[in-house]
Amino acid sequence: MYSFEFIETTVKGNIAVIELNRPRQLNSLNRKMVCEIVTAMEMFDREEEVRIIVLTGKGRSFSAGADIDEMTGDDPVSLELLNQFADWDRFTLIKKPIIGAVKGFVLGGGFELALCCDILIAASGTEFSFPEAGLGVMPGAGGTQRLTKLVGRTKALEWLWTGERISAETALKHGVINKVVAPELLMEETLKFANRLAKQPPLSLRLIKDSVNKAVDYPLYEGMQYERKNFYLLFASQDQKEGMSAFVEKRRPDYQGK
Ligand code: CO8
Repeated sequence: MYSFEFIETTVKGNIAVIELNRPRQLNSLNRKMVCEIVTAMEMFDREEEVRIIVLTGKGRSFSAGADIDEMTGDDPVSLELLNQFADWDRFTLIKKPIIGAVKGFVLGGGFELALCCDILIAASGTEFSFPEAGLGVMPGAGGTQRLTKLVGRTKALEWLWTGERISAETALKHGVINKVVAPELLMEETLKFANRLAKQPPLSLRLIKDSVNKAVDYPLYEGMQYERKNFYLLFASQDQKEGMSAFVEKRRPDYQGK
């Protein structure tokens, strides 16, 4: 078992919750913290009991971005040698569903971290922004890529160039997030959604995520061939037999994730 300095983890039933735990710094992300977050995700990705991973932050904000104090002394050579973004690449390899529950400020690297989630639920009042241009830099952990794929070039450029604060409602309208809820209901609504997903057959969710991710990058024909292989693969699972037998026998399925 790992011991973490900047995050807290809990498991309740089939749901693992990872909480960013630097609330006095608005969960600004230092490098060790990013490494801890992705390490915890990998740990839960391999844990049989865990079906869904929830990512959230302690205190009033999800995350105010990269730890600016940590970045002030950086130069291109130290950044190249540090290779910190290798940790960010690991997020793309997580196979289980990741639900982000966000509130307060979701800025810069914090926004990039949120965009690593598969589903985003935001408290009303949440403000999203990429303020990097105002600091003389730009996003470096996937912000320009993931945001553009989500909202298209035109809106992405506007938001990235201006650094304007985007409300939860606007983020919802542009498909950046899935749902806006009252702040006091953020965790309750997130866990309700997580529990609903946890009842679905895990292998189906896993291969749907894999196929949808391919849709973002592959041409349609190649994506369809890829989808087909995953479709065939599910017919090797016990859960496919269970799901279809339960339908025929008019009972609730009991999925084992195998
Ligand atoms: N880095 C370091 N410390 C921070 C950060 C940050 N990003 N954000 C807030 N803090 C600290 C503040 O310094 C303050 O500390 P202290 O109490 O010791 O002075 C504490 O958190 C609380 O913050 P404020 O007092 O400023 O709270 P306010 O409510 O007045 O303001 C704001 C909140 C508007 C969020 C304000 O703190 C702010 O503008 N923060 C900086 C936001 C920002 O520019 N983020 C982008 C950073 S650049 C980036 O993310 C690049 C990503 C590159 C790749 C990802 C690598 C991880």
